[in-house]
Amino acid sequence: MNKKILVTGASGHLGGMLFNSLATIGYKNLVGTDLKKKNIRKNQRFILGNLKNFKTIVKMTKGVHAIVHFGAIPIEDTQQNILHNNIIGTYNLFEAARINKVKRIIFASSNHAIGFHRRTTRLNELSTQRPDSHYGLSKAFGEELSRFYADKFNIKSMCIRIGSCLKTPEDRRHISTWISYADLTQLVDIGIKHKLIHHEIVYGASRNKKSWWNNSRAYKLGYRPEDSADRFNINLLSKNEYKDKMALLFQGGVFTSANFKGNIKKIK
Ligand code: 15L
Repeated sequence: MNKKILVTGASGHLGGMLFNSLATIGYKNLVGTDLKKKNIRKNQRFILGNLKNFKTIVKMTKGVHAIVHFGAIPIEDTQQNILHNNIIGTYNLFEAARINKVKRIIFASSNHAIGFHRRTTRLNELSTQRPDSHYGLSKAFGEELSRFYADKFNIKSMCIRIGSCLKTPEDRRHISTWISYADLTQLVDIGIKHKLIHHEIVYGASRNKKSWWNNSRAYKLGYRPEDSADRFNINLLSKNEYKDKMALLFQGGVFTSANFKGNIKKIK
């Protein structure tokens, strides 16, 4: 692919991983951006930039075909920090994309957009959002924002509700939520290239038998995960979550119990 692809969050864990892995699978015109320059190689094109600064983003998105949007605070934070970095930052990016006629955006959503669903509920791409944190709420907002920009302005989008993207599963919850780096790269690649995409919600999970998510929409778009959490020995994985009885009930795990003042029985 020779068209210009902008990767936001290119100094971060997953943005950085994708900035490298997309190059490895044949993307020749990648540009990375982030607040800080970290782990960027000499031969990689990189622009320092803050998503809160609209003018910078408009400049940065000129001539861009697709954006792989991974630039955000990746965990729970204060309402103000999430509002300014994740919500306003993402809004600025979509608006800049509209001005510059960017064709597609791949949005790093998260399982925390649906984290207050019980672990006994099997979800698919049509399931209602159920954010479990300010962070999860910002991801739910991003999903709806991208749907709006697709319907109204024909900017195609794929939102990947990423489970736990790590080198290997680390915690017992990851038996259900893990996605490997290679599988996430494959999903992003589909998001950039698939001809029939308008607005899609898919789950960022490898082929895990104990998954809580029916990911048939991703499979229809051609996703063929190469990895599975099933090949890891559950007895060697951390039981961290087990100290937190509430976390064990909900898909979002410890994000659901942090600062919780609600009524568990009402969250069905
Ligand atoms: C996420 O969205 C976070 O970015 C990551 O740090 C993990 O907490 C992951 O979800 C998860 O739920 O395992």
